[in-house]
Amino acid sequence: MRLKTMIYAMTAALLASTVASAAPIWFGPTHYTSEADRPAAFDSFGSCDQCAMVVEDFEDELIYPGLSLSPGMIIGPEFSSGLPKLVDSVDIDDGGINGSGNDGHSFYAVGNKITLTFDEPVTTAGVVWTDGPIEAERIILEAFDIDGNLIGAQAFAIEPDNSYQGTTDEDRFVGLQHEGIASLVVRQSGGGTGIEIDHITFSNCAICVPEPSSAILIVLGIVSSLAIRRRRQ
Ligand SMILES: [Ca+2]
Ligand SMILES: [Ca+2]
Ligand SMILES: [Ca+2]
Ligand SMILES: [Ca+2]
Repeated sequence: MRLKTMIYAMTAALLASTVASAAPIWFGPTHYTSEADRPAAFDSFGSCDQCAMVVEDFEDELIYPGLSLSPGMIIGPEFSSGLPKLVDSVDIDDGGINGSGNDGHSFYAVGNKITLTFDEPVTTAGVVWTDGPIEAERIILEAFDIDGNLIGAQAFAIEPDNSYQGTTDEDRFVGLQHEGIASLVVRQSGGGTGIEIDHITFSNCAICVPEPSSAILIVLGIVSSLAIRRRRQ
């Protein structure tokens, strides 16, 4: 009887640890000039040491299938043709890390927020905030599951440089890990005169997470060894 109770308890505990939703793991704000600046731990999830990451840098002026962003548009060097250069891409995207992202491409929206939606929920999602008004003192991430339930929200301190001309010292990577991220709202506090982002970085490492059936096999293995020990006693 005690053995059966133990089986139930261990099975429930293992299934709970596998299936239950823990709190999100947040990353950033991290100064970011290229992918090399992404926190190393961001690429690991569960038992998967190296998730296959997608980085949407907008340089081909297309958006990765299965990812959508709204509102806003991709902008590139032609956006500010004849005017002071306004594009604020991640620094390396225009060919070199030189303090400017003028000649790369980014995603810009009027207002103060952009919603990222994933056709297939992901486990890992991040973004680089590249520009906003001087009043924007925080970047806020809000992650939602496929039913629209809030997974978590987090605010990150940023220091806008009061320039709209592609400067990159202020650029920051922020992100999170959690199972089942279906959408991510990227919002900045303060003024709503525009927000600019780049390097949407995401992955679905679910395939690397131990499946419940595997957890049950582990329990059965432990239980059978316990049963053998009991018989020997
Ligand atoms: Ca550059
Ligand atoms: Ca870019
Ligand atoms: Ca910038
Ligand atoms: Ca700026």
